[in-house]
Amino acid sequence: MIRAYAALAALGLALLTHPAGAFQEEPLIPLGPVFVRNASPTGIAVPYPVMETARCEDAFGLHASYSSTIMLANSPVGHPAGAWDVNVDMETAVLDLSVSATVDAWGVELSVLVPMVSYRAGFLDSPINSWHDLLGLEDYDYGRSTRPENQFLFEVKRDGLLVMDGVEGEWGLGDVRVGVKKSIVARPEASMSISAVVEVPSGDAAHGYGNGSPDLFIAALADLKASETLWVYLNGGLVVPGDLKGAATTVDLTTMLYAGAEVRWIFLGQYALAGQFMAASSPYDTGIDALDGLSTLASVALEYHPTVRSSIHAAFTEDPTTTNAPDVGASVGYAYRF
Ligand SMILES: [Ca+2]
Repeated sequence: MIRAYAALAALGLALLTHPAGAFQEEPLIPLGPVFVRNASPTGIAVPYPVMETARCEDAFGLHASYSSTIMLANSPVGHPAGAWDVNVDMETAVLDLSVSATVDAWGVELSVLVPMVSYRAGFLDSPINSWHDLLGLEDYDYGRSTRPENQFLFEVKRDGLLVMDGVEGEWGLGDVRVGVKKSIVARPEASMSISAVVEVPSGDAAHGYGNGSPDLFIAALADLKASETLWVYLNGGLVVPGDLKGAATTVDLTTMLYAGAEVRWIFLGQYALAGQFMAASSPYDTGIDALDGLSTLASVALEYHPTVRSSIHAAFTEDPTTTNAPDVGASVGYAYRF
């Protein structure tokens, strides 16, 4: 009996004094928040934020988003910031590649996000019309049912001058984001940090792949462990956009404020169910509610962790305020933490 107690005590001591490396994999599992971008074309052209974790990490991510947007609108007569003419009826595919690396000497994480964007005629009009018919939502289809199905339209003008026109079916580089994140709190149950991101004008603004000027994001980030199976992620910040250097005219964009929250429930050890809500004010002043209003993205996601370091997720996104966001979108993603 004494021998058994001695063995247990030795095991306990071994566990307590075991090198941290044997345990550091365990907390990797609740890896939020889900990567969801505003993939409306008028949301890709300008710098809409994406929720970020407060952890500084060495990671790789690949995310694919697909969404459908319709916006057929004009500025009210006499709008002081110009007469906008917005004709958008198309679908958007985006591939986002992200890489981050920690620099221990500086106590920071450096990151880069590279988007590839394709505007397409798409295939979703028929199922979306059927869905609206089924639910009796004909009044909420924003003119979708009056348009020919799956015909490409992406042209935005101000005062008759072209701001952007999309090119159907091609893939273009979007605006690349380069970020630095400084950790303030890094504990197993809570991480907090400050993030600064510069978006460089690598995308062709005339065709809606970017805004043609550098933009700056500043945000405060928090990851909080609410219980053994529940995590909460909070982001809040502002975006200072450069001008939108359009095809034939340059547009002033105003500073955007944003906030995002995700609640994530971990179940069966390797799965997570996440609900995310993101709201951002608009950088546009067009007099058109659908462009100037608060952009909101509500997403639900299911994530699976094949290993403690890797995750695969699928997410579905709706726009509760129906302003400056895709009507409906879906995304899948893979991430690996080194
Ligand atoms: Ca930009």
